[in-house]
Order: sequence, then structure tokens, then C-alpha cells
Amino acid sequence: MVPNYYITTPIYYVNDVPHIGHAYTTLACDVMARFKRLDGFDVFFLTGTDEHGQKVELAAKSKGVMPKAFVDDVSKNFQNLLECMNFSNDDFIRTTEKRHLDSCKKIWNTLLENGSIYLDKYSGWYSVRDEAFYSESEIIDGKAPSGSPVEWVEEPSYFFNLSKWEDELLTFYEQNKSFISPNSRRNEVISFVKGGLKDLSVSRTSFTWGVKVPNDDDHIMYVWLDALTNYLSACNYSNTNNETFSRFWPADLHMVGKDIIRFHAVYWPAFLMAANLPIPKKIFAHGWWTNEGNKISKSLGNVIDPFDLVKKYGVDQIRYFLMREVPFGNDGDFSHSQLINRINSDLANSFGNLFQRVTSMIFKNCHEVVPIKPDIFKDEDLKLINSIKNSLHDYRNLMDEQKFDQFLKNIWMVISDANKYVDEQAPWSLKKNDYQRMEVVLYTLTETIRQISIMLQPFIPNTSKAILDHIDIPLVERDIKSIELFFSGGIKISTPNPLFPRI
Ligand code: ME8
Repeated sequence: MVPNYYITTPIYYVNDVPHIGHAYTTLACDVMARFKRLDGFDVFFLTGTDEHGQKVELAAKSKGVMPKAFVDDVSKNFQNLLECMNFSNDDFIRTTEKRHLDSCKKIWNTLLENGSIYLDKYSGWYSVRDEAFYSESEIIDGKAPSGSPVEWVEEPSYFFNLSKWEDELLTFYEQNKSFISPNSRRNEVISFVKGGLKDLSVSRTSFTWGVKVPNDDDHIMYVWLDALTNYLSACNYSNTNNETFSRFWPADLHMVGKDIIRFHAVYWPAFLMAANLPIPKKIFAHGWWTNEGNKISKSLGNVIDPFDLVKKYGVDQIRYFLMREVPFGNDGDFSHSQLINRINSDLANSFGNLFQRVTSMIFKNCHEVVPIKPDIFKDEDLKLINSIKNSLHDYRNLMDEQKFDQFLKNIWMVISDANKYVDEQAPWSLKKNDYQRMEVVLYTLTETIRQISIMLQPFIPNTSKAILDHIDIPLVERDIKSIELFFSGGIKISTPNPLFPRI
């Protein structure tokens, strides 16, 4: 049976245009989704937009537009980003869609009917920017811990009995050690829960842009209960007995930024436990990017536009840089000089050069035909050929642990070994005195390039495709399993073009 894999990005607020941070989260999911597809999984990769709440309502007001017209417009920018970054999502959910409204109603009614939600009155702090409630003890110098402004709110509100789930949550974290990753985030969440949970306000009455609470029109659902439910809506949760839900729920991985770990690792599993639904397998919280050392913010005017970056440097170049530059989970600093360095040294000089050297030599010296697979190899040939073949288990583990940078570092070690092998074997001099050996060397290199390109498809899909097309690898032999095969060789190749222009 084909295993399933369900991966999600956060759904992005449509109060503003997409920036590099949004592109980063979706990219990490795209890399995972592409890898899992190549590794034989039936993947469901979901992203989308979070369109309700006070923040979005205010953004629409400030533009003088009705909220629905506003969200239709801004959501399109996020959809355009998918194409620009070459994302391979299977679905795009908008929280203003009927399928989502239906599933919000269903989860609300389930929680209400089983006594997890009750009506009372909220008085406390609220941050519109974070769309979050804060207790008095969390307020620092009149601001939220995130630095966002807060306002005092007093209004009738429904509450979710979060405090009741404290012990269950702690037991769940204990029994599911990899539920929250990386470990530092896990510790942070556990100590937050151990600090005591208060019941959570889950409805608002002071504005109207949101999902109406069933049978109580004065209230709209708290935007986070609405938003988190998107992960169920996309699996068609409102329609029980449906195949998508039973195949894909619970999700395998909710990828989020570190700013929203509490919502995903505390509130979400508590809502699900209360609704008697299975809990997702993993929440991974990645770090934040700064821009040349500064926090990225609209007010500082230093927001990095992914559309501009792709136009200037190329999509695979940006994808590679974002996944390679920072150990996934850590914060990172975006700098144009570092980006150019990576493009020139890793992509153009190391990988691009390897491909260029090998294919040019084949083109010039082997009548444009890749040598066929030889029968006899020397140890140094086999060492190179087997380095990825024998480490597939490690590569799979690195992916499952979201160690994208380490995965790439390992592949680049093979690239570096392959470049050294070219220098040591010097096929240009073999041409004159040992033509047969030259063919073995060029075959070995092409076989290594085939494996590298298969492994790099999730990260740099366009370039990998160009290489695999160039050496005529059939589409059905581009999955991870095909690494174990051997390239047969004997195919004619065209003049190679440089893969990555130097900047
Ligand atoms: O929080 N560096 O949406 P949002 C890295 N709608 N990642 C960044 C980043 C940065 N500087 N800035 C933003 C929401 N991100 C809710 C989510 S999910 C049910 C609802 C990424 O538009 C990061 O993944 O504010 C962060 O979690 C997300 O964008 C926040 O997007």
C-alpha cells in the first residue's frame, strides 16, 4: 500500500503582501513534499490564506475597501507566489470558502455539545497584530512579549476549557517526544503548559469580519480557532465518511514559524483532544530571517520581496540559498553578499562547473555519446558511485528531521569529491594514452551527476530537470529508489549550457 503524507504551511494573513518569511515556510514544505513524492508517498501538500479577524478587517478599512473584496485581492498575491517560487502544493485553502465555514461550524458544535465551550465574559489584553490574548503577567512595559501593542478588551465571550487539558497535553508531549521540533521549542512549550493554562476566549463581539458562531450571531469565532481548523477543512472534515479525511488525517507535519508555536502545539492539540480527533504527528517551528542584521518589518521599510529576488537571481538560486544558508530551526540573516557568494561558489563553481566539465568532455571526446556502463571499475570509481547509493537511509533521516542544510552539505561533499576525482583522474590526458579508462571515468562522473540531480530535485527542481533531461533519464527513473539503479549510458547528448551564470 502506498503510504500517505500530509504536510501543511501556516495559512498566511492577507493583511499585507507576501514576503521572504512566507516564501521560506512554504519552501520548506515544498522541499519535504517533493522529496516524499519522489520517495513513493502519496502526498497532500496544503497552503492557503487566513482571511478573517480584526487585523485583516482593519487592513481592508485602511484601504477603504470591503473586507471580502480586499481578501480576494491579497489572497491572489499569495497564489502568485506559488508559481513564482515553483511550489508544488496540491491545494490552496482560503478561510472564506464554504468548505472551511462548514468545518468551523462542525468543530464548534462538537466542542459545544460535549461541554468544552461555555459562555462567559472576557476582560484582559488583546493584541490585534498577534491576534492573541495575553494575561497581565505576560505584559512587558505595556506591550505583548512579541513587542506588539495591546489593548484592553471587555466583552461577552465563549471560552474553551483549555485548563482542563493541561495534564493530558503534558502526557501527550511525554509520550510523543518528536511531536514538537526542534527540542528547544519543545522545552519552551512544556514549560509554558507547566506554568498553568487558563481557559481560552474563543469568540469576539467587538467586530464582525469572521465566522459567525452557530446559533449566536453576536459572536464571531476567535480567528485562531477558525484558522487552525483549515487543516481539517482541506481534508473535507465536514463531510464524515469521506476518503480524503481518513487517508490524510492526522497530518504528518504542520510546518510553522517559531512565532506561532503556542497556537499549534498547545491550543490545537487541546481543541482536537476535546473534539475527539487524532493529533497531528509533528509540529516543526523554524527560525526567523532578519534583513542584513535588522528585524524585517514594514515600518522599517526593509521587507524582502520574493518576487524581486527571483527575478534578479533565479528561482533555483533563491530556493538553494534559503535551504542551505541556515540550519533549519535557527534564525538566519539575509544578506545579498552571502546570497551571491553561495550562487557563485556552490552553484556556479562547484556544481555547475562539474556538470560543464564532464558533459563538455563527453561532447568533445566521445562523439557526443555518454560511454556505456563498463564492466570493470576501480576502487576510486566505486567509492564515488556508491557514496549516495549507500547513504540513502541517512538522507531519508535528514529529511524526516528537516535537516535540509545538512542534506545539502552532504550532497555538496559528493560534488566536491567528484570535482577532485576529475582532477586526479585527468580524463583529458587519458584520452591520448588510455581511451577505455577515460570512458570509465566519464561514465562514473555521469552516473554520479545522475544521482546528485535526482537528490536535488526537491531543492532545485528546474536545474535538476534540465540535467536529467540532458542525460536522457526517463521520467519514471527519477525517484529516490532509482538511485539504486545504474545509468546505462550510450545516449547522445547536446552541447551543454552553463547551469548557473556567475553573478
Ligand atoms: O501567523 N522569517 O500568519 P502570518 C521567517 N495566519 N518566517 C517568517 C518571517 C520571518 N521574518 N515572517 C513570517 C499567521 N514568517 C497566521 C497563521 S496558521 C493556522 C495561521 C512566516 O501571515 C512564519 O512561518 O503572520 C510565520 O509563522 C508565518 O510566516 C506567519 O504568517
